[in-house]
Parts: sequence; C-alpha cells; structure tokens
Amino acid sequence: MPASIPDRPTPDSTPNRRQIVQVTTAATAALSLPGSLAALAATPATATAQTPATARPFDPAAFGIGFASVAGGLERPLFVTHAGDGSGRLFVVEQAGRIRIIADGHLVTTPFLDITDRVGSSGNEQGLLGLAFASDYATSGAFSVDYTDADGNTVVSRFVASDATTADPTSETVILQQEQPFPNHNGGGLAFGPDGFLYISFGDGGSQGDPNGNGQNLGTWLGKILRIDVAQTDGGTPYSIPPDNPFAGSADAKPEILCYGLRNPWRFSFDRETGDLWIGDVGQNLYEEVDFVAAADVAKGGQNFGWNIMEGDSCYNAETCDQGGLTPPVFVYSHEEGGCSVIGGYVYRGTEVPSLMGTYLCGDYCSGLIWGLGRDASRAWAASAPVQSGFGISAFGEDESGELYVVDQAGGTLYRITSG
Ligand SMILES: [Ca+2]
Repeated sequence: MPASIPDRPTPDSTPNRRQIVQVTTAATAALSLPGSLAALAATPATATAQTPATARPFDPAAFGIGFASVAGGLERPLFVTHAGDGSGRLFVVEQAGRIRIIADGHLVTTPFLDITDRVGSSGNEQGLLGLAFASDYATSGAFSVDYTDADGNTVVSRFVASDATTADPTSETVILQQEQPFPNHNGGGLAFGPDGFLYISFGDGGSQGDPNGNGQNLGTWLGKILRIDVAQTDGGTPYSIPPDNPFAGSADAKPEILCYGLRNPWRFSFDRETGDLWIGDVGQNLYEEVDFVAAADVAKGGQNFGWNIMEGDSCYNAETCDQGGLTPPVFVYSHEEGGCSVIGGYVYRGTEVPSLMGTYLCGDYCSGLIWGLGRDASRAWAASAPVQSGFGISAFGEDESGELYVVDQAGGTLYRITSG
C-alpha cells in the first residue's frame, strides 16, 4: 500500500454521518442554474419524455457502475486525460515525472514525456501531479503540467510535443512557480476551462490546520484555484490575467485568484456540456467535501469555500466561525464511514453508460468508495450509496468521447467506468 496522498486522519469520536446538503429554495435561486438544468426546472412534469437525457433528474437509487481494466503496469499513476487530437489515446501521469500513452488499449513503452530529472517526488503528495492539453494541441503540440521540483516547490510549465508520440523535455517554458512551505497540500490539478483559460489548483501549503492562514489570505496563491490566460503574455510575464477575473486590478489580492478557502483541491473538473466547475477539496481529520460552481458563476469567481473556518459544513475553529459569505459544499462525507481524501471526478457525458448521463462521480483515496452525485427531481443535491472499487483512487479522467476512467495508484492500473 502506498502512503496516503493527504494526511491520514486521526480517529476521533465524531458520530458517523454522511451529509448531503439540502439546497433550500433561496439557495437554489442564488446558485444560478446552468442552462440545461434551468431548462429542466421549467419543463412541466408531464413533458419528461421530451427532457434531454443530459438534464434528467439524478436518481441516487439507480446509481451503479463497474470497472473494466484498460492497462496495468503503471508506476504510481496520478491522472489520466486525452489530448483532444482525434487520436483516441489516453495520457497517464506517473508520479515520478513521466507521461505515458495508452494507444489502442496498450501501454506504449516509451514515455511521451520524461522529466524525472527535475521532478521531486519523495513526499507522498509530491511529483508530477497535473496535466492539461491546450485546445489547439493538434496543431500547436502545447500542453501544461504541474509538478513539485527537487526543492518541493510547485512549477507550472508548458511543453511542446516533438511529434505524435514524444515531447521534448527541453521545450519547457515555466509559466509560474510557487514556494511550498510544507511537503503536503500542493494541489496540482490543471484544466483548461471552456473559456480557454488555464485553471490551476493550489492547496493551503500543508502541515495541518492551515497554520499560516493561507486559505483565507488573498495575498497568496496557496489554498486557491487560479485562472490565467497562457495564450497571451503580459510584458515579461508568460501569461496574462483575464480581465474579468474577480480580483483583476485589485491591490489587495493576487489577480490570478478565481476562488479561495480551499484546503487541498487535489482534483477539479469542468462539466464538458454545461461548463459547471466541480472541486473535490480534501478535508482535515473529519470531513471530505465536493464544491460546485455553476457555469454562469465561474468567471464571476470570488467564491470562498470556507477553509479553515469550516471543514465540510462544520466549524473547524468554532471560536471564530463566521460563515457569512461562504459557499457551502454540495456533498460531504465523514471519515467515520471510511475514507481520508476525496478525489474529485467528472460529470459523465459519454455514450456507453446511458444510465450515468449527467451524473458526477467522485471517490475516496483510502476507502476506494465511489459516489454518484446530482440534483434529484426536487432540485436538491443528492448522492448515491457508495460503490466499493477496491482501488487506491488517485484520480478520475475523461477520454475524447466523454467516457470516464478511474486511476488506481495502488495497483498501477487504469480502469474504464462501465455499467457494471
Ligand atoms: Ca470548504
């Protein structure tokens, strides 16, 4: 068994519970429904036959999945994605600093990229952590990675592919760097949003309890999700600030910041159909949470997800638990029911498992449990009973067709999600 990605929790006497946050009428109005869901809300109940499959209410009791092995023999895999180049290939991130290609169901021997010479991966949460291909990858060959270097500090860089199967390690252009005060909570998630901007997740810097108060400090990238434009440089800066970023032009906040109050947003994703943003934020000793930003609110940004005032929907520091202005999670589960670290996943938008259409999947690194989430017929957030995968889940990922995969770090194997 590998050591854990997050802090392993200290058992305590907190009662067992799994909480699904019930969204009140007022909160629903404030959530600014994504287009397809708003359309559903306006659809008369008698017209369900005409409701698009993508907008069906989530039925937690109907949730079921299985797993089909795609490729084994991976070394501490942490992520999987696709290049959007029409090749149908999968790209798997290995923690030590390699990107491997799976083509036609076979793991290609020669790595696509090998930067083990500059990646530091001695800590459980260190290494090559994130990968995102530019939307024009098919012509530009450009992609971005997030890793911790030999000193444990975060580097986000761009590389360029040399040909269809390899990328030149010397093609690196550093986009940004962040000193890491502790080895854990590096975040490491990367994704290009529907707007073409690069989104980067940073943990709170590590240790326990956010000792430096980074989550609530807008003067640091730690404990945040950033949003930058890597297609436009700005003077000597290899990226520019999207003008509609919530803190663009602010003297009191880093202009790259989109949202904050995060502890370790290890994995986040966009719903490829609606543009909604989903964040799995790893908790401290008690609760794991999933955060949600409707597509219409993503660019608006400024959401404060609460850490370290709150852990899940409970006060973390009860003496100063002012919850004003905080955006609560849409799903919380307790370590008491098994688990230590939420692994944010994706909304299913494939075709091979129609019953999953529109369902968000997430899991837990330690317990191997996987949940389905969505809004039920009453528009309240609902979660399924968990399915036991038996995996040491480090990530979920999408292929070009929207099929979903789960990465088993412990077993070095990639699985495709099936109907079971
Ligand atoms: Ca939170």
